[in-house]
Amino acid sequence: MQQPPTSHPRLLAWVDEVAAMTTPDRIVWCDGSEAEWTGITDALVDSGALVRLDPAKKPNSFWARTDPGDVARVEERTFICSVDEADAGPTNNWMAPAEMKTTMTELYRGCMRGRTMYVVPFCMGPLDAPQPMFGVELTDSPYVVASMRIMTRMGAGVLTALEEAEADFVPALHSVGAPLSPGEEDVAWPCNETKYISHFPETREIWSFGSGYGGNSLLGKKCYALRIASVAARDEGWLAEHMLIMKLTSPEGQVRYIAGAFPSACGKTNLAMLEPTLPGWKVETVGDDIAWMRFGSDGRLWATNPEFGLFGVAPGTDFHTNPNAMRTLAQGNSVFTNVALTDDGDIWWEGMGSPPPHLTDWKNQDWTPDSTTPSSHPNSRFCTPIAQCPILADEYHDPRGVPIDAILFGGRRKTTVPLVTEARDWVHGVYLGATLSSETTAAAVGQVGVVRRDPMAMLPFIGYHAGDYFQHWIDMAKGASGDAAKLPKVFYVNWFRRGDDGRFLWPGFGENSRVLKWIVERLDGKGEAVETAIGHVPTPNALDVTGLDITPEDLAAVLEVDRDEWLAEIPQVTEWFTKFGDKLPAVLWAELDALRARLADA
Ligand code: GTP
Ligand code: SPV
Ligand code: MN
Repeated sequence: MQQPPTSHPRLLAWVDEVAAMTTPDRIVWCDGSEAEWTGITDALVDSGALVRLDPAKKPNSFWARTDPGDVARVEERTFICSVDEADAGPTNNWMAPAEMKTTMTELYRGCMRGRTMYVVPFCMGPLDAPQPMFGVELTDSPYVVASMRIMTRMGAGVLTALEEAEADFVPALHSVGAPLSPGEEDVAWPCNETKYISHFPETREIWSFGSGYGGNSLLGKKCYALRIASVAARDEGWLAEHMLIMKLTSPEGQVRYIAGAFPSACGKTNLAMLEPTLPGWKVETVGDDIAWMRFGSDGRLWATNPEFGLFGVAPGTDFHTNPNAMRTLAQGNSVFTNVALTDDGDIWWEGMGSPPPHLTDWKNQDWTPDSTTPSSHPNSRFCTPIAQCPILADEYHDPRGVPIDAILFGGRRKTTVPLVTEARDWVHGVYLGATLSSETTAAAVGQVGVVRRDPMAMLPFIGYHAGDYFQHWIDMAKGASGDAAKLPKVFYVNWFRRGDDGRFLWPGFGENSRVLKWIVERLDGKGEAVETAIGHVPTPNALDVTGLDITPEDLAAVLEVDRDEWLAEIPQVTEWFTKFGDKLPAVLWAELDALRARLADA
């Protein structure tokens, strides 16, 4: 056995304890080196778990296929195991911590037999932050180790920093739940039909079993940086959010920082890397999925991206929609999961130009353009270093982050919700976030296309009672020390409204820069808007549509506030708010009452 390269007492004790429970054949302490990456990916290629792509096309990159039953987050199997059931609230699954630990200990017992247990020290956010946010993942999946090296700051440097700071860390235990008997041959994607993604908020622990899929297994991401961090954020007065962060520079050189919360597979990565169609505007990326936000001593809300990579939705990504993602991927060093493989050793997915005559699909079957199923799973993903993004903002590396000027909430709605609406003030903005609704996507197991409330795009990620979470958002305004002008302005966007014929009314992607321009004008106290029952909406001529191929009818339709459609939302919001009982902040009921009254007058 390798001598543990640390003397951190809690870490050593925990590794021993988990090894005794899971009985791996060996333990490897990951150093994050190039040699380690090469060793792990070579072994995965040799075993058939990964296919190496043609280095001339995608250097140092790999094609992975999951088990067809392990393709997305499993919200029904995700638990917040707070001591008190009431603290998990009505939006989370709950089990008592002791009961969950007993149940999962039975599953974990001997579960790493025949496998290696990797010790993966990682840090969410820069190592030179005032308080680096450490975690250690124990996993029996080399795919997870390779992915964690892309998605987090990981390895020997982190372990040294953890030890020197005598810091604590979030212990994050992961197993695919597929022990091997002596001589038993492994499968390409080991997993278990029984899955648990469990969080212990009081003790800040994560236990994951049975799945190898990103959101269930890369425990620094949703489990730590959203579910566990949201609990820490509540206790310490900050926010851990499912948000992109972008730097936007106007033709005049004025810089604005914008954060945006859209539910899974609803456009964060695309907006974060947007190539503006409006001349002179420039977007730079700070983050595409997670934002940690704290008020600075200047009374402004500062955001950092705790991640180190991008784990993005593949289908729909191409040079027309998201050229900066394509440029990021072209540099290689990436893992592609559940996309299609071309005959010449590259990857392909739906939306990437016209299909080649033959592909190997995500289920390893022959695929031709005549095939009736998509070549790539709708939740297929690329995993790639954010440092390769050609428009990465310098501020990404700054532990202070960036001061946020505007927060966008948005969802996927065919009807009702206009292209962009400006909130009246902070509390109205919190109301818009708390009532955010969106059609479900393939990012989570379950039905796709069903409208559900997804507050602040955090429904699957709030680590405590959502009513308390809304109150926490309202209370955050205090961080601006009574100066409301310092608070970010809140906007609600919908790129996905459709015409009666089912087509998107708004072209989206780079053209969203036109909406960003209006938002910046509103921040500057300019920009024409009409005050509607739901907030300030641009007049059709307030949006810069120069050179845009859109009919006046479509433009009017995408901006329309239809009284009947909004009246129909009222009982749904009432039902939604009722779920939270006493915990629903009274000011949000007041917002709903005020909306109802305005609609009645409209
Ligand atoms: P997660 O990584 O799951 O949190 O998702 P995300 O919010 O980062 O979503 P992403 O940007 O990857 O977009 C998901 C899907 O929506 C992709 O297929 C995109 O092509 C599509 N999409 C993104 N922006 C737009 C847009 O402005 N208009 C339209 N019509 N589709 C878009
Ligand atoms: C999401 O589902 O919101 C994602 C992908 O960003 S995963 O990390 O798998 O959760
Ligand atoms: Mn996400």
